[in-house]
Amino acid sequence: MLQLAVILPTYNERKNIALMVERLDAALSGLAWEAIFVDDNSPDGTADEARRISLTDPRIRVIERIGRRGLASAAIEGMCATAAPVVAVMDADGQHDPALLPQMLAAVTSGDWDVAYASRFAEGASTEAWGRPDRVKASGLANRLARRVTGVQLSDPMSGFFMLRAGTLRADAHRLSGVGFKILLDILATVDAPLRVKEFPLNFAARMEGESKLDRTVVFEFLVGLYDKWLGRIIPTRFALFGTVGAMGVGVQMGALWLVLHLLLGERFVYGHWSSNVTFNVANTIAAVIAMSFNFVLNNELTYSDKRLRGFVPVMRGWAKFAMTCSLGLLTNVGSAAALKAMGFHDFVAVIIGIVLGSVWNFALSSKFVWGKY
Ligand SMILES: Nc1nc2c(ncn2[C@@H]2O[C@H](COP(=O)(O)OP(=O)(O)OP(=O)(O)O)[C@@H](O)[C@H]2O)c(=O)[nH]1
Ligand SMILES: [Mg+2]
Repeated sequence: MLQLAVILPTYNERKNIALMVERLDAALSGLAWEAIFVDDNSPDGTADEARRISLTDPRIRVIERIGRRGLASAAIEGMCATAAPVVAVMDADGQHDPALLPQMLAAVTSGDWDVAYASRFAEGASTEAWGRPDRVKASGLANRLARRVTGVQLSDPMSGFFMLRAGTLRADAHRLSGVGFKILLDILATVDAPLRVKEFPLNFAARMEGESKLDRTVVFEFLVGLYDKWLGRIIPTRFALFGTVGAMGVGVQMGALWLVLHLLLGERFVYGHWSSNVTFNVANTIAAVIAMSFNFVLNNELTYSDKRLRGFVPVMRGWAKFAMTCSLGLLTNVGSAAALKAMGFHDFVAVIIGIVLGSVWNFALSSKFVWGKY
C-alpha cells in the first residue's frame, strides 16, 4: 500500500529530474512511494522529461500547470493530488537530501509527531556546501522576522523540506494563503491545532544544475506572504498590492506632470504657475497616461506576477484593456465623489470615497478582464 508521496515543485529543472528520481529511489528502497513533479509549464521541457521517466516508472507522476506560477500553490496542489497517507515537499534541485525522508517518515507515522522538517539552522545542520553566505544571512533575518510575525518558533520556519500526514494538510488546505510564502510556515501559522514538529538537521547543498528562481523575487514574495498572514483576511493581499501600486501612480503622475510642463513651457515654466488651461490639460493627460502605464507595468510584474502577461502582443492588448478599465474607474471615482458632495458630504470625504470606489472598480474589472481568464 502506498505510504508516502514526495511532492517536487519544479520550474526549469529538466537536467535535475533523472538524478532526483535516482536519489529518491535509493533513499526510499523498501517503501511504497510515489513522486509528483508539479511543473508550471517550464520552457525547458521539465514536464516532458518527468513524463519520459514516468512511462517506465509509474511511481513518477506529473502535474503540469498552464498559465500559473508559484512554489507554494504548486506544493499545495501536489499534496492534494495523491492518495498517500503521508506527504513530503522538497526542492527538485538537489539541495534537499532525500536520505532524510525515511527518518522523517518514521517520525510522522510513529504518532509522536505531526510534522517532520529539515532545518538548515538546527544543531548539526550546515549551510557550508551551499556556498552562499549572503543568502544564509538573509535567511536568518527572514526567519527572525517570520518567527516574530507568526509566532512559529522553529530554527528554520522558511525550510522548504518537510513532511506531514495528508489529512492534516487537507483539513486546512482551503485556508492556506498559497501566495509567495514558504509553505511550511503557511501551514504552521494557519492550522488551529498546535502541531508537534520534529526537527532534522539538514546539510543544505548547492543546487545540482540550472539556475535559482527565487533570488530575484524572494524578498518581495516573503513580505507579501507575511502581509497575507497578518492583514490578508481584512484587506485581501492582491487588493493591497493593487492599491499600493495605485498610490505610487499618483506620485508618478505628479512627477510626470511637472516634467511635461517643463518640457512644453521651457524657459517660461515657473513651478506653481500653470500657464494656460489648454497647456495644463494637455500636460496632465500625458502625465495620466504615463502614470497609468506605470501602474500597468508594476501590476503586471508584482500584483499579478503569477499571471504575468508576456510577449509584445499580449502586453499591448493588456495595456489597452487596462486603459479602458481605468477610464471607467475614473468615471466611478469622479462621479461618486460628485454625488456624495451633492448629498452634503465634506469635499475631502467625498474625494476619498471616490478614490476607494474607483480603485475597487479598477481592481475588480482588471483582475477579470486584463489578468483573468474568461
Ligand atoms: N512549480 C513551481 N516550482 C517552482 C517555482 N519557483 C521555484 N520552483 C521550484 O522550487 C524549488 C526551489 O526553487 P529554487 O530556485 O531552487 O530556490 P532556492 O532553493 O531558494 O534557490 P537556490 O539556492 O539558488 O537553488 C525548485 O525545485 C524550483 O524548481 C514556481 O513558480 N513553480
Ligand atoms: Mg534551490
